[in-house]
Amino acid sequence: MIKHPPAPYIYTQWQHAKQSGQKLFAVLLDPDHLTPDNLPMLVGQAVATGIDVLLVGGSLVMCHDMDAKIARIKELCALPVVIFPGGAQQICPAADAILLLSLVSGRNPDLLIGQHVVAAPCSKKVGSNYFPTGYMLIDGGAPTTVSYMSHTTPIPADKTPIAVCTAMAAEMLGLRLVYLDAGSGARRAVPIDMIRAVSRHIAVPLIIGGGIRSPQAAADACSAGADIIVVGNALEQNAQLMGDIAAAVHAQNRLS
Ligand code: 1GP
Repeated sequence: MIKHPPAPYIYTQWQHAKQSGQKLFAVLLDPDHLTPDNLPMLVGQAVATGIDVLLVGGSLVMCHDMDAKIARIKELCALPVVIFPGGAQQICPAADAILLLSLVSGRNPDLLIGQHVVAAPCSKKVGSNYFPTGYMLIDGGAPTTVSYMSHTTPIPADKTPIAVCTAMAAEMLGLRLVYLDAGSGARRAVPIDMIRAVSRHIAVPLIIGGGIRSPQAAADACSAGADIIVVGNALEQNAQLMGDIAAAVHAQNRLS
């Protein structure tokens, strides 16, 4: 059986990476698109290209075997497997850790505390490991599944001060990660100026995702201050991009 790092070690690694200017690349896998055929291929490719984290989840998941798929991924590789949940129903004990998302850019109480209450007893029982995360939606140029499903309005892309203050408040509340997301398949990724400004105002690791489609876009986000880059959609269109984006993200390590 392949040994996986314990959750506190994963988070400590992310903190160390931030402190040392090392950039990490996370691939987001949509459980609905994982099949017995493509799962081993995607995991093999992730290992071969040296990605750092596998995120699994989404704002709307229709399959009922996410736990089994996560267990299968863990059989195949030693990469940290972290759930990026759309709701309490995606809490899977098989994962190494869960991003416990508070949707701090919105004012939907269900996604600020309601889902957390629902998830608490089950999670406590199975001993899930959490990374409390200030999750912020940034307008990506068109409505996304996550903005529709969450009943929240994203922060306008040109309102950097709102993003900065929201991220600062998330950190002050004790959240251990900040994730700026333009939403899966966003037309426009999170603006570089916004990444730079938010990064200067927080000390916790900063995750950036949504609409990143090229190695250059990933590199630009890293040089602006992103600590972890998340890509999902573009890799579903073109799996070969995985290696190119991983190389672009890791090339930033030599520059820092
Ligand atoms: C979505 O940030 C993730 O929540 C990844 O977005 O699928 O557009 O890469 P993409």
